[in-house]
Amino acid sequence: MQNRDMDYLKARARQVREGIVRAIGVNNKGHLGGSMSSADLVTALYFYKMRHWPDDPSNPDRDRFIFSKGHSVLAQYAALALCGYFPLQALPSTKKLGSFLQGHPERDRTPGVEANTGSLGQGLSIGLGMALTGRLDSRDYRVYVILGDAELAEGQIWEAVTAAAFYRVANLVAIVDHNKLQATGVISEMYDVGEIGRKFAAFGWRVLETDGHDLASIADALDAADENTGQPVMILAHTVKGKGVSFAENEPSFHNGALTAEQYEQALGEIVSGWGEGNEK
Ligand SMILES: Cc1ncc(C[n+]2csc(CCOP(=O)(O)OP(=O)(O)O)c2C)c(N)n1
Ligand SMILES: [Mg+2]
Repeated sequence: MQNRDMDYLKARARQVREGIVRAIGVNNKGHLGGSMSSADLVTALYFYKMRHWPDDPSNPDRDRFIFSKGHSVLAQYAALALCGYFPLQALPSTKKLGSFLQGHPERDRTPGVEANTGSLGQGLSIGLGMALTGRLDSRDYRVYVILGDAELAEGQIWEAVTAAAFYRVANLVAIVDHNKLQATGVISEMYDVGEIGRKFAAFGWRVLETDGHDLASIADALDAADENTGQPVMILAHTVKGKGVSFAENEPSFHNGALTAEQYEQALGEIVSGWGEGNEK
């Protein structure tokens, strides 16, 4: 969509955050931390970088987005709703029995979702397959995959990393949401793959770095990723888990925590998004 107006993008990011809180609701467990952590990355993809058509979600030339850390899909649901893939009013049905919005992404259920994820470690392999398909089909779409930093402990990730470099898959962009936390605590105290940027570089990837909450810096990194050097690209995005809701920031209990009625109201009060204003539909 290529709208670089930062006031516009910041407003969209606030709406994505409000959508996440509304999707979780009161007294329901929901993945607030990781969704908030990725909210600005997802906003920059859907409202700035990606070529996509909400009225034609399977257009073969669309850029693909895969949330490999599928538990954070609430950020994607909010962005999809704000773009007009489905009504905003559907967000509170998330995780309800029969809803087309479940706790992890399902491609046959939700318009705009490209892959079923949630079992960590698989999304980069799926994205690599899509990127190779684009090359075989002579289409110029790009594939963006958001990974969690703890997710990088999954061995399958590194199979995809080596294969993407070997096949010189330049239309594949991995974005690592580097919030330094996993589900129950601090990564460095639990299981740490080490220096993420240097490892991807050693495996043959081009590595970019950004503040994962600075929309201008994210947009710059996404633009820089367009350059074709014959390498896949990894953007290391420094983030804060729970970003935007003070009591959830850097707080492992909000990896998948429930909000009390007071916390729900406090979260919405801190985000102040002008909910629903300026939507495409
Ligand atoms: C294969 C697999 N193992 C374990 C889990 C349970 N799980 C869900 S989220 C999570 C932690 C993910 O941490 P990270 O990748 O850093 O994501 P974020 O911090 O952004 O939430 C775990 C272990 C899972 N979904 N899949
Ligand atoms: Mg993490």
